[in-house]
Amino acid sequence: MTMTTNLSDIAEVLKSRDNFEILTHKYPDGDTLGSAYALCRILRSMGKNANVIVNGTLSRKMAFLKDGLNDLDFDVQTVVSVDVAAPAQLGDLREKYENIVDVSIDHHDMNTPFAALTYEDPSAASNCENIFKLAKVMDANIDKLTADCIYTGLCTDTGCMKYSSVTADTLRTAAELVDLGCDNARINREMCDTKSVARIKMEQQILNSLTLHCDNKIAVVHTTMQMEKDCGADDGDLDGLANISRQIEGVYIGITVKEKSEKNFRISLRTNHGVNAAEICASLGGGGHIAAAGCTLYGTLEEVKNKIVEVCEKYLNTEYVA
Ligand SMILES: [Mn+2]
Repeated sequence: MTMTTNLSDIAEVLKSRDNFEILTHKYPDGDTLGSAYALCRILRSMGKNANVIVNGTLSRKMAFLKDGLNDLDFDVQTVVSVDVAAPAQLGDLREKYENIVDVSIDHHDMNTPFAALTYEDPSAASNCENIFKLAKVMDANIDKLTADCIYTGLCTDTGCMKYSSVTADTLRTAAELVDLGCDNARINREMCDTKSVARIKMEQQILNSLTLHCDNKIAVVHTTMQMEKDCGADDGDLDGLANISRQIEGVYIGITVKEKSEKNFRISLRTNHGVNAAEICASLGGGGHIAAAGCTLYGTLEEVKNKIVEVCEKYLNTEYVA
């Protein structure tokens, strides 16, 4: 039986167990990795065995989250997932883990509970805020490196505290992390400002692909596998590219169409002015948050672009209330 519970129940379960495997979502970002490595550090500080399963590549940018944590050898007793909204988000890990997740800690608003015990707080801008609260409930020691991990999730899921999802609670958590010695300025710079050469080349290509629709209210850009190859870009270089199309003045919906494989495209929506990206993407089998959501579409690049523009244009003309 699945159920949603509160943090003290989660804390009790974690305290009573040992030998943890902590799962992140596919295409792991700063929030799922920050959550996982923070929880790993917290559990180890309590004398328990814990490892993080990265679920993809640990990018150069995120590698510091693992500093000082060598992989331990033990028989797994407890599986915890962090920032994983649905079994599909487990990607390649789904088959092995879908039915054996003991505890899920998440902050998405369309979470279909799949773990034995689930804690979800959709009001949290990042799942790392949940981990911070959990650490407090568990009365755990939050050292500098743990604070860095938690701050990384806050920072990356909020675009350096810029998104509308940021609450007073997010900022209070950030303040407490600064008190705990986290390297906020460095993390902000590395997560939000620093770009690799491959990244800048990708941005150059992406801007070349820009088209505007619906009185410039909709901006569309795309990336292809060939572009990634030409620029020498890896997953880490592609992180956050979806935000570019929303930066244009007057744009309500910024669309990024990313070629995953032949005729298979990942669509990312970033919206302004209260346009509900989650609702638009849900109508296409995807989901996410109000201002940031995604879905997958199949077809040629042109077909996929036409489809998503059509759906967004229809939304703006019929459902959207300014
Ligand atoms: Mn998240």
